[in-house]
Amino acid sequence: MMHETFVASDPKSAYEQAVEKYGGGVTLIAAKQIKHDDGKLLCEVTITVEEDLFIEKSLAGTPMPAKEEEEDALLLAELSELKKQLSVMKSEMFAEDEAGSIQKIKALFIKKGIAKRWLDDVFAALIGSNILDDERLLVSYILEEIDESLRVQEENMDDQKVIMLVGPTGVGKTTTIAKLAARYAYLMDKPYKVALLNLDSYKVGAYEQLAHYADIMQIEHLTVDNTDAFMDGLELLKAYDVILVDTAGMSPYDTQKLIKTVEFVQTDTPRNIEVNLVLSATVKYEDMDDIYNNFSFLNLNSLIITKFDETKYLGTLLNFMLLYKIPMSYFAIGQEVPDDLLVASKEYLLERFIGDLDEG
Ligand SMILES: Nc1nc2c(ncn2[C@@H]2O[C@H](COP(=O)(O)OP(=O)(O)OP(=O)(O)O)[C@@H](O)[C@H]2O)c(=O)[nH]1
Ligand SMILES: [Mg+2]
Repeated sequence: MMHETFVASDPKSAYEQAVEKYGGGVTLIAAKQIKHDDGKLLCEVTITVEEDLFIEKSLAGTPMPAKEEEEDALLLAELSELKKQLSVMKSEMFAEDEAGSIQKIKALFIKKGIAKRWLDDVFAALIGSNILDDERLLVSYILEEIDESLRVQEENMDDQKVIMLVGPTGVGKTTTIAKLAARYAYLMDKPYKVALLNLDSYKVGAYEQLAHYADIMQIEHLTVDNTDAFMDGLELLKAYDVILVDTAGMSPYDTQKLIKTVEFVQTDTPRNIEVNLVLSATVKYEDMDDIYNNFSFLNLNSLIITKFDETKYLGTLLNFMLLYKIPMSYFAIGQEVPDDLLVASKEYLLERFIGDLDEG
């Protein structure tokens, strides 16, 4: 995959430039605001595109001198030969060491959802160590490595906050907003002034769902459907300690909704917007990469995991965090508002994962 950036006055136009150049074969991975020399704010969108398509579109029409072309081909062939030799060396190294119990432990973690490539790195660091001789020691070592790699975002109420929840449809964004609102307004060491802002203009009843919770808790709530109204809303609510922003659920493949949401994320607001990706603990292994690649376009700060009560298999989720290193902020463990919410902790996740490992 190749990366390329496009710059325009807004994220949509920058993305359209990419689509115009490559057609549909691009994946959005990041967007940020940059300041031009003349002080104007511009948006820089980064996409990935297949190497072949990149070469076809970017290098076509720029004929290389024949000699340079030949040298490039030679270099590529040498590189690919080197790569082949390296991979043979690597597998030979492991073939010698990877006897019985090592294979067994590795297979167990893979079966529980941890990626082979992550485990390979951990095992590679152990070559020659006596930890490899003792199964129990090896399992503890891997769990420690997992523990060390996981990141938690500490709850910090020192500054005023705008917290936006984004994520696939039906994962529990609105329910979690209600739980967070109750927590901040009523359940912490002191009451914080909380307001809700709804950006979901797609789903019928989205406004009513949020308004229902807001009314019960007697919390201010607004609904807006464009960036100007969003800025006005934030201005109107500027005296509040926490503004929780609910968004429309979107499939990771719904580029239009993603682009619309990125426009909100990039709104020039006085307060930094913390974007939380909401993921269900039941998320499928096969969907993980697509979810990350597409949602990371929204400059994610942290991860909220919901529906812990619906599965006992947490390996896929752990794997997601090991590979992408997003800090976790909260866990939702049931449908009850406000009770079924926990501040994220490694201990909770690892205890549940170990329970699953013990079963086989
Ligand atoms: N079992 C369980 N159900 C949950 C949890 N969190 C939310 N739900 C349920 O999941 C369903 C969808 O919740 P919503 O909060 O509407 O999800 P959403 O992400 O806002 O949905 P969209 O706005 O349509 O994308 C509801 O039935 C919730 O009660 C949880 O932690 N565990
Ligand atoms: Mg919702």
